[in-house]
Amino acid sequence: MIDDTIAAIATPLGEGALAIIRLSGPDALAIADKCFEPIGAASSKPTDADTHTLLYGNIVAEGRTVDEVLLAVMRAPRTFTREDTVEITCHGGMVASQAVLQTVLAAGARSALPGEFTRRAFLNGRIDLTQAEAVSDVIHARTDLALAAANEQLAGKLSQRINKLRDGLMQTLAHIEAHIDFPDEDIAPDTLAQLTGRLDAALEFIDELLTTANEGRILRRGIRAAIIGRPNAGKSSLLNQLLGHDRAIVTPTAGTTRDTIEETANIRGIPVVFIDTAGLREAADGIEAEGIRRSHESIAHAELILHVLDAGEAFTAEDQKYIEEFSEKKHLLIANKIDQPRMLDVSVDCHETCALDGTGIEPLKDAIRDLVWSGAIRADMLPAMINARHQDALRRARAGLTDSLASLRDEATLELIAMDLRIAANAVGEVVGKTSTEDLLDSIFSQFCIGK
Ligand SMILES: Nc1nc2c(ncn2[C@@H]2O[C@H](COP(=O)(O)OP(=O)(O)OP(=O)(O)O)[C@@H](O)[C@H]2O)c(=O)[nH]1
Ligand SMILES: [Mg+2]
Repeated sequence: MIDDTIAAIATPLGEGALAIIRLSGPDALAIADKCFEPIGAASSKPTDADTHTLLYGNIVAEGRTVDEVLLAVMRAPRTFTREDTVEITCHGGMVASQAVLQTVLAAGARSALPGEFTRRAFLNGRIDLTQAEAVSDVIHARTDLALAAANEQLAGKLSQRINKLRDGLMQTLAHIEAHIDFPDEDIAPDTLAQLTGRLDAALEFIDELLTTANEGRILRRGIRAAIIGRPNAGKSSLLNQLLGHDRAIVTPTAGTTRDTIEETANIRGIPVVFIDTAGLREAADGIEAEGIRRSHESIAHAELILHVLDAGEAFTAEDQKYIEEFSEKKHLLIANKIDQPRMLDVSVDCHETCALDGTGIEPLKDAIRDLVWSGAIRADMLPAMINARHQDALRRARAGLTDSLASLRDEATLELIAMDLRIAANAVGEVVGKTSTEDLLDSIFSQFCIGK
């Protein structure tokens, strides 16, 4: 079905010591033969080499040496794509790697599309769809916790759970369909109870998986936290403390921060994008007004609000207005400048900090984690942090299963029970790619980088 050979630079563009050009497909070795001149007695032409060996030599184009390289030969099927694969390690930087890529393209390879290597790994049965998605999660992981979860998924832990669920549904379906084929035989009451019990258990399992969606989304996408408050409250100082380095400019002048500043930090394993904003007030000039407009915009998109109050100043009507404005979002009130004589007279609970010396920052990090994380990060939950696509499929599976169960309890016709159960089983199958369409694959793999 796949008959062409693809090539791409697999390492990030830019300056580095080394770069890797990857080739995959039936002609990978023959194409490499055309571009590669072995050096030394131990080296050879790629087609003459044993699988999983490393060759030393030059990439040549029209008699000219392009670069000195190491070339890895990996024959199907023991490769990532399950196709013949060649990986050429050349010098890094834009020019050398591009020149090597151009040489293999001229020799007959085609430029790979985003995610095409991983797509081939999926199409050739090397990995299923959740594992393909995990490849992307591994690459994009921003914290060790996110990486750990992605690696579990890559190892097939989510797939195992999904497959077990689907197998169970298929068995029950087969059972029910067998009775459709023999209409004279009624289902015995105890068998009926057994079927109901199995579907109930499946429903419970789906619900359990669905509860991991929130954590899964947070680990993959991170969470956006806007730091807001009146000018000079210490928002930028607090941002710097949370990041652990001086990112934003801090001055005693109110209205220092004019543009919104975004930076990601690892808060107890959760990637949090902190957004420092211009202090909310009536703007003194046009630049500040634009800054404040942007503040409002990023606050609107933030999932979490860190509202900074100045402990050395009295609580104002303006502060109250912000509390009310953001009451429907997850938010934390922070009383900053606790080293100052206390003037803040507020009845609600505040996290106390001093952004000058970092007092209260660690407890604040705990509070942020507790607020975004619905439960404790249980180690046994890591393997099954579902993503938005899985969530959508599982919700449809849940609906099908609920309908099927209702029909079963109402003693509706077996055809009706089976139909909804089939919908549920198919939706579960979608998660791992047992049932998938070209469109679905396009939408998943187009989000990958080229070379993956
Ligand atoms: N004493 C004391 N001063 C602080 C504390 N946090 C910040 N400051 C000082 O307060 C002033 C304002 O701090 P910033 O972090 O720039 O405040 P901001 O809220 O970002 O201000 P704008 O960007 O103008 O809205 C600076 O002089 C800081 O050094 C604190 O905990 N205690
Ligand atoms: Mg500021």
